[in-house]
Amino acid sequence: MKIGITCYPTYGGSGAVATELGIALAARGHEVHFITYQQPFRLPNFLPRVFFHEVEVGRYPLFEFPPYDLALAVKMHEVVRDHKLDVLHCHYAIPHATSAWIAREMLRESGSDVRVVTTLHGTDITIVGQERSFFTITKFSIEKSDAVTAVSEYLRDETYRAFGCQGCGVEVIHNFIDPEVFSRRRYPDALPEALRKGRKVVMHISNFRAVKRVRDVVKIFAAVHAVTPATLVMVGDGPERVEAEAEARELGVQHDVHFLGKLDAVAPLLSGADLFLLPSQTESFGLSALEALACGVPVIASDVGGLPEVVRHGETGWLHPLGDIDAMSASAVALLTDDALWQRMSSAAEIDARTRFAEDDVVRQYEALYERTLVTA
Ligand code: GMT
Repeated sequence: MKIGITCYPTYGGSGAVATELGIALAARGHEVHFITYQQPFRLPNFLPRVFFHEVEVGRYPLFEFPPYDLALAVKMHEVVRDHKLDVLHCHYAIPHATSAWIAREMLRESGSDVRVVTTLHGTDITIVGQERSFFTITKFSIEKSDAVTAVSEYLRDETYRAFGCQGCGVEVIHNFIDPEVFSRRRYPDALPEALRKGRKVVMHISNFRAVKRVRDVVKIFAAVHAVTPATLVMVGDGPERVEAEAEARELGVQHDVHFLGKLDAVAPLLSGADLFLLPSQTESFGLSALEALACGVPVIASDVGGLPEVVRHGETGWLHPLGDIDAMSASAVALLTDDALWQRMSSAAEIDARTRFAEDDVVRQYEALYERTLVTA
């Protein structure tokens, strides 16, 4: 098949999933065309059967808000026409699914066609899509897609609840990990001693938006730090980073908290961690939690959204009510001060992630979905 993939190319779970999917599809013999404004961050420079088409948005003094969605639709139309794509797979509904609908309408005018598949990732449904200014176009674009998937059962149900979405059966296809990449054994000495210093390593990876509650991460860490020697490694960047830095200073743990900024390759870092924290406000799936589990790192997270589909409470980590710092801290201390418990949870995490979220199985589900949309064309 020839598949176009559109996603947000910068840091974030939806871009990571879209890119890993494209790479896996190309490895299975498909031709994959990424259509977006920048080379996706997890895409290496060259791979057989993988192409990148940059969307350029024309600037004009009248445009206070340059219309990216229109430029994207034009590029989608051009790439489908010139490369004879079968499917356009949009990751994150806004504005990608809308641009794909426009591109498909333009193609139909000239007697050709393409199937549009939309994967819902999270805030496109739970937050942004429900804003008054985006609600109707989000609903319309979902309903006009030839197939719609959600990354968790929670997100599927939330889509039905919030949008009604007549006639749009939303299929759940979970996110996945590449077991070769997210493997603790592959990076035995991944964390430099300058970071580890013989202590327990607590880690958090995100885009540091408010929804991630990074202050809670620091609070939980401070409780651990009070009981056992520990280091907190914060990977990523975003608007709440200054808040997290301030919290670390207030709690007097700033010398043991390291902010590494945005990094592409997180598997080596995760492989050196003892605990991953994700106390988010909402999380439709929690890809970073899955990547941690696959590296044998138990996860403590909030009991929200799709996280219970990823973390098995009491087996591969713990889920506690949103904002319950005391419960999360108690679990973190219990884990990091009991080697036998850590070993048990670490192995369970690794096995469970590899069994339930194996790349091959998930990629096959997407292939089957594409094929079904083509049959019904
Ligand atoms: O929806 C977002 O906030 C953005 C998106 C992203 O690009 O990181 O995150 C969502 O998609 C990820 C990949 O499917 C999920 O792992 C995240 O849980 C989800 N984020 C939220 O639901 C907040």
